[in-house]
Amino acid sequence: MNQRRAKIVRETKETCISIEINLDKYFISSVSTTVGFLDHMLELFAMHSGIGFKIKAVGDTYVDEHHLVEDSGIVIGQAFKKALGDKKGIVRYGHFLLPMDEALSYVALDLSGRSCLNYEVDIRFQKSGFNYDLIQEFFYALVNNAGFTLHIKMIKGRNNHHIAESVFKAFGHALGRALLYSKSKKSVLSTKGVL
Ligand SMILES: [Mn+2]
Repeated sequence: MNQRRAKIVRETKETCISIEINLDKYFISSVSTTVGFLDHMLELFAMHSGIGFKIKAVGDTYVDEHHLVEDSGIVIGQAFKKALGDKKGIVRYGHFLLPMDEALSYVALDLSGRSCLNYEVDIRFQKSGFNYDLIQEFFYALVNNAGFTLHIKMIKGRNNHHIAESVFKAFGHALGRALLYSKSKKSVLSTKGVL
């Protein structure tokens, strides 16, 4: 079976992002986005999803980190859509409940081909450091470009860093499961016949 992989380069006046993913071959991730916190989250995601993942991003972070974080979500979404191809024989659904110290988050997803994000994460405003509102923008951009149905729910949490980690790790585990090939099914898991 051919490996499911994709390479994409996307350049706009705001950002330039190149990505390479391989859903069937794990390699130590290479993540460099110039936003340290985003690097940390994407490295966690890559490791916990078990996919091969490389991304390099630069952009107008002198404005703020919005464009770079959102555009990273766009390009990651595009890469997943391309690498997934016709989705024949895959499990399609994945979910995971993940504790990170006092934080606990639940992620459920469907590689449905339809874009839907339900994001219920209560991160408190923080004066300095990473703008945690951008996590929702990131997932919104990813889902819209990948065609994923994604539910993210924070169940508990106090520390913003822990909450974010619980979300990205849970997403990685849920996605890693949905990408697996089913032992019994070789066709697309849909009565419509396409996903
Ligand atoms: Mn950490």
